[in-house]
Order: sequence, then structure tokens, then C-alpha cells
Amino acid sequence: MTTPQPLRIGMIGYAFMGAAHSHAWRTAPRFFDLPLEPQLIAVAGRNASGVQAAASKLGWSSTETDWRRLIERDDIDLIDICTPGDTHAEIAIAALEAGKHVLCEKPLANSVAEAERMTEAAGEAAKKGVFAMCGFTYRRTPALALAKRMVEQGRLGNIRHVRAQYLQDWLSDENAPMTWRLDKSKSGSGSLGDIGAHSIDAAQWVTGQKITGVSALLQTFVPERPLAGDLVGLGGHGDVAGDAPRGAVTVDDAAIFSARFDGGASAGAASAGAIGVFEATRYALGRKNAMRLEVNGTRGSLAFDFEDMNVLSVYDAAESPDAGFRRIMVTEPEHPYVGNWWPTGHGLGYEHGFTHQVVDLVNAIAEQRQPEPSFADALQVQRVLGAVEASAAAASRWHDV
Ligand code: SOE
Repeated sequence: MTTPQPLRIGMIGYAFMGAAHSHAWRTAPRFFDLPLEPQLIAVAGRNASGVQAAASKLGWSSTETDWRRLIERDDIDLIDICTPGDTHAEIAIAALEAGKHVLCEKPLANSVAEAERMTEAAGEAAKKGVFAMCGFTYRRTPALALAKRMVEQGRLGNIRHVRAQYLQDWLSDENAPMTWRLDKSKSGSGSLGDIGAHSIDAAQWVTGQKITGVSALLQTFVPERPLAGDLVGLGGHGDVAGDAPRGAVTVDDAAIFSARFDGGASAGAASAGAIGVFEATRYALGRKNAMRLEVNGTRGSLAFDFEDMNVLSVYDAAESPDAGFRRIMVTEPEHPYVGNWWPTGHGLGYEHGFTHQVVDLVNAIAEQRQPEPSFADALQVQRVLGAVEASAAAASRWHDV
């Protein structure tokens, strides 16, 4: 067996997503036969002692305190962007122009204009065999990948309804500290872009239909929060004194919207597009990471909830009508990604999606084809986010994408 060529990775950022991506880069070649061997060459972060500690904990060989230096290095082939959204455009465009492949966390950017520039840069780079992908990781959850496969096989018929919720509760405590995720200048938006973006991508990807218009409502429940020493990440339960100074929350805490879909690429006049309802919140007490998607078609329905992530519930109208939803354990070797892991029935977790994401990216790069979701796919999600914000701000709420 020949040793695969290396794919030398430089990662920027090392918090929640940095840890998840590091784990994925390390794990992917241990469970999947990859055509290129990921090497964790360097991690970048502004704080020298912080980035060094992260490098030794997460398994990176060296560090940089300036992301520009990382991009200049000639021992790096791919830049993995795990920073807040305000930095994505500048880093991704610089990396692509320097001939490095890019994996960029979602949402792609903080505005449609930035996402357009990134997509243009990705288009130019692709002509030279340099590829960019956006990290809508839930596509790599086996049960959601199976849902997409079933829709493609026509097992649901024409899709009529999409019901998508992303429910968390880590901000329910009004004294939970301020984080960069609540600062619009860093994150672009709140629950909408951070978690609603996943629902938008998953809904469009599973159904094969694009959203063409929305009517939306955004709400900020707690306008100020105590400042922790540094702007902490996700978590919401830092040690902050009750009398700590408070900072302004400048994003939505919750987002709801209705949407029209385009019926898909092959939709004829006879098949109207689906309609959908979306909800994203960090105030749904008791719901920890309930990323849910339900789809109803003319022949059947399916339902997914990430809190029960190894299960896909499926209703087939051709079976006896009282058979109800069938819970499929998505833990069989023939299910997407599953065969590379444990014996039948043993189940996967949150981190596996990131490993599958890396596997798909490495295979696409080795085969010199565009990985998905492309920046163009992520731009479409960004346009929906933009339309939701425009609709929520408008007197007349319907807003075309
Ligand atoms: C990363 O993909 C991410 O969207 C985080 O940014 C969210 O905060 C998390 O809850 C879901 O995953």
C-alpha cells in the first residue's frame, strides 16, 4: 500500500469549533481510508500562551499569533477557519488568493456582501484546483444524510411542508455572561445566524429546494448581560459577579420565520414549492441542542431531532395508515458514514459529523472536484439570513430572497 500524500492543515481559532475540528482532523484517517493524510501543522490565535496551550492539548505541531503568517507559510495546504464571523471574509479571501484550500465555519460571513466576495474568490480559486467549503456540519449526521437520500429516491413524493426548529436554552438565565456570539459586530446575528443557519441549510439540502421568500420576526429578550473578563464563547454559565458591569446584547435572542421554497431544480408548473416554518432560540428551557427537521410530502413524511440523533422517524403512506411513524435506528453499515465506525447499533455522537465533514472535504480535494456545501451554497443561506433580517425590520414583513 502506498503512503498517501500529506494535506498540511493550518487552523485559525481554537475554542469550541477549533476543538471539534482538531478532533476531526486527527480522527478521520484512523477510521476512513483517505487519499491524502491530514497533518496538523499549525494553529493560530492572538494570545501566545493561549494558542500554545491549545496546540499541545489539541495536537498541533506549531503555533502562530498572526493568521497572516499562517497563510504565508509554504508548509500549509489548507486553512481551517474557526473564528467568529467578522474575520471569515478577510481570512478566506487571503487564503484562497495564496493558493490554500479553505474550510470555513458557518455562517459563511456576517453579510451578503462579504459572502458574495468570498464566493467570487472561491470561484477563481476553483479554476486553479484550489477549493473552498463551508462547515454546515449537520449535513454529515447519518440520519439527516439518510433523510436526504430518501427524498432523492422519491420516497416522500412532492414535498409540501418543512418544519425546522433549532432549540437551545443556554441563555435562559438572564445573568448568563455576555459572549462574542451576542455582539453583532463579531457574530453578524444571534440565534438566527448561529443556529438558524444550520436549519436553513439542512432544510434546503434535504428537500433539494431553495427558499425564495420569508416573513420573519426577531426578538431580543435580555438587552444587557454581565461582562466576563474576556468575551467568553458558548456556555452561558461563567463565574460572573452579580454586580459586574453589563454590556449590550446587539443580536436577536430568537428568530421565527415562514418561508416559501422553489419546488427544486426539476419542479414543473404542476408541483408547487413547499412552504416552511422555522424557529431558532437559545431560550427553550430544557432543549439543549434540539436541531429538528420534519418534512411532509405527498407519499410520506420524515422527522429528525438531534437530541435523538441516531434515529430517523419515517412515515410511508403506502404502508397501512395506522402503522404510524417508524423509528429507524441509523446505525447500520449501509447507512451514510456508519460502516466505518462501530458494529451495528452502537451509535454516533456530535463529533462524528465533523469527522465526516473532513472525510468528504479530503476526498473532494484529492479528486479535484468542488466539495459541498460550496461557498455558493453558503451564500444562498446568507441571502436567506439577510432576507429574514430585512423582513423583521420592515413594516410589511414578506421579503423576497
Ligand atoms: C457550529 O457549527 C455551531 O453552529 C455553533 O456555532 C453553535 O453555537 C452550536 O450550538 C451549534 O454548532
